[in-house]
Amino acid sequence: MKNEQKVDYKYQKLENKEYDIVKINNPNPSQKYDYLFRICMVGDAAVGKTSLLIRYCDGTFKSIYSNTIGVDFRIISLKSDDKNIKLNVSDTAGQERFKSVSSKYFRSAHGFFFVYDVSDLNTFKNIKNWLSTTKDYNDKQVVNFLVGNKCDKDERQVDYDTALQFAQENNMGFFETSAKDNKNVDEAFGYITQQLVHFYSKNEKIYNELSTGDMYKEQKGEEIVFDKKHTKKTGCCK
Ligand code: G3D
Ligand code: MG
Repeated sequence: MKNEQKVDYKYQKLENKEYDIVKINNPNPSQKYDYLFRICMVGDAAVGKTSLLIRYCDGTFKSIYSNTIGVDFRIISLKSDDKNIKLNVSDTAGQERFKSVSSKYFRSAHGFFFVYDVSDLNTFKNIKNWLSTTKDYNDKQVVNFLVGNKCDKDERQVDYDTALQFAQENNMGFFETSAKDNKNVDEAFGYITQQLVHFYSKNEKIYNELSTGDMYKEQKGEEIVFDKKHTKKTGCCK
């Protein structure tokens, strides 16, 4: 039976976090922006990376998505006080065989969402590997966020406090989310954006290196290298 009290308590904890980011639903395409942040969503296959992104951008949840092949993008416009922000979110494939593709995006990322499934311990254990993989490609200090998805599920293998401790030890923000029940999804994206603004407004050199340096050029210059037949084209969030 579902432990409603536990679920409420969990969400309560997260609601205490504050952020002041507003998503712009119909942005003016010619609107100038102050920051363009690239975020990569990483984690094992089937933890819900695509579902989280689609929930955030489109407000929907489907029970079946074909496995993400390679990388999809979404562009999201946000506002924080007087700052206009664009988030370019790469939804990477969890499969090992696509790591060579994903690594190009890792190089110029300003932040990472490390996603695991709270009902699957292995996906949580693998976050360590995802952390070291992304660090191999991007040795800059960037904004890392841990996301425990599927917290709607009754079967749980990773408890909140264990994940929180791991996040604190690794200097990461942390949220539990449910793409299915639309819990903490806006909050997770809003909160990482706030962290990005906060961090890069104090670390402009790193922002500029990631945004204009060789790593960025390399990313722009090299299109996705895997078999294009399998590439899903996605629109952007406007
Ligand atoms: P991925 O992009 O990380 O590979 P997907 O993961 O977004 O494709 O999701 C994998 C499966 O998990 C999908 O189910 C999806 O419906 C389910 N899922 C995603 N988010 C949640 C969630 O918050 N709660 C629950 N209960 N399930 C979720 P299928 O059945 O297509 O494998
Ligand atoms: Mg996917």
